[in-house]
Amino acid sequence: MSRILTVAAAQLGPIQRDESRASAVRRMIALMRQAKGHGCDLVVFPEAALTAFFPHWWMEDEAEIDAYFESAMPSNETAPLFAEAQRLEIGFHLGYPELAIEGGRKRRFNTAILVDKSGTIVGKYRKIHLPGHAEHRPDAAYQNLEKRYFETGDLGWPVFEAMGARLGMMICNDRRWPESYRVMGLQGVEMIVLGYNTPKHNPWAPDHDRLGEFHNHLVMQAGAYQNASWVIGAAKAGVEAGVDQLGGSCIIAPSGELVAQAVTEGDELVFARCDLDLGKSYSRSVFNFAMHREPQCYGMIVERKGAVIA
Ligand code: ING
Repeated sequence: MSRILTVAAAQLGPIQRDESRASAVRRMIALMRQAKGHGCDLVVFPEAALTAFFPHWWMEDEAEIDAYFESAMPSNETAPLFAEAQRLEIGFHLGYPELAIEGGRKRRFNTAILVDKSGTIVGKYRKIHLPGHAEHRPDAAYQNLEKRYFETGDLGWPVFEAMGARLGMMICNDRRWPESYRVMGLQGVEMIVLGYNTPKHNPWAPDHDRLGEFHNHLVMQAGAYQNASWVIGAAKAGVEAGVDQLGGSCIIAPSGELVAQAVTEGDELVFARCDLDLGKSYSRSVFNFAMHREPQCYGMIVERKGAVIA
C-alpha cells in the first residue's frame, strides 16, 4: 500500500514594502484553499512569506528592523492562516523572521515551521546558511544583509515524524549546500520542504545570472537524488521592492526528476501526489548509507571551514 502525501508548493509573487501581513495572509489562504481543492495534505509557503524580503535593504533603526519580525507564532496576523488550515484540515510550512527572547536577550532568526492538519506546530527550523554580507554595500544594486539581521540557526536540521512522513526543512541558501540535505538524509528524511527568495541578479557574481534558474533546480535535484528524498521548493518571485526574484517553484522526486514546476512569477500553486516510498529503491541500493559511506574519510568536511591550499 503506497504512502501518498499530496503536496503543493505555493509560490507567492512579490509582497511590496507597503503590503500588509493581512494582505499576504489573504493571498496564502487563497492558495491554501486551492491546494485543498486539489486534495493536498500539505502546502509549502516561501521563506519570509509575510512581508517583503527586508534583508535586501539597509536599516539601522532597531524598531524599524524588528517590525519585520514575528515575536509570536501564531501572531494576530497569522492566526487566520492557522484557523483556515484547521478548518480545511491541511498542513502547511511557513517561513518567517522570528524574534525570540531567549537567555534574557533578543534573538533574531530566519525561521520556518511545519504545522499539521490540526493546526499544531510540529516542527521548527532556523536558517543556518546565511548568504550575503553584514556590512552596507551602497554601490550594489541591492543588499543581502541576512548576516546582519539574523543569527545562525541553532536547531540543526531535525527530521520530524508528522503527517505520516519523515519531514525536514531548510531555507533558501541552505539548498545550495550538500551538508544541509545529508544531515537529514542521515535521519531517514523522506521529504524536505523549503522556501526561497532568490534574486535573478547577483551583484557579486553577475556572470552567474544567466544560470540562476539552472542552479536553482540543479541543487535541489542533486540533493533529492543523493539523499533519496522528495524536495519541495516554494519561491517568493517577481519584482519585489525593486529586486527581481526567481520563480521556479517545484516538486522534485527522490529520483531527482522534476515532477512539477511553476510557469509564472506570481501566486501559483504547483502540486503533485508524492509516494513517500519512492526513495526506498535509492536508499536501499546506490545510496545505502550504512553500506557505502566512509565517514572515516570525511573528517575534513567537519574540521575545515574554508579551503586550504597546502
Ligand atoms: N537568497 C539567495 C539564495 O541562496 C543568493 C542568495 C542569490 C545566492 C543569488 C546565490 C545567487 O538563493 C537567500 N535568501 O538565501
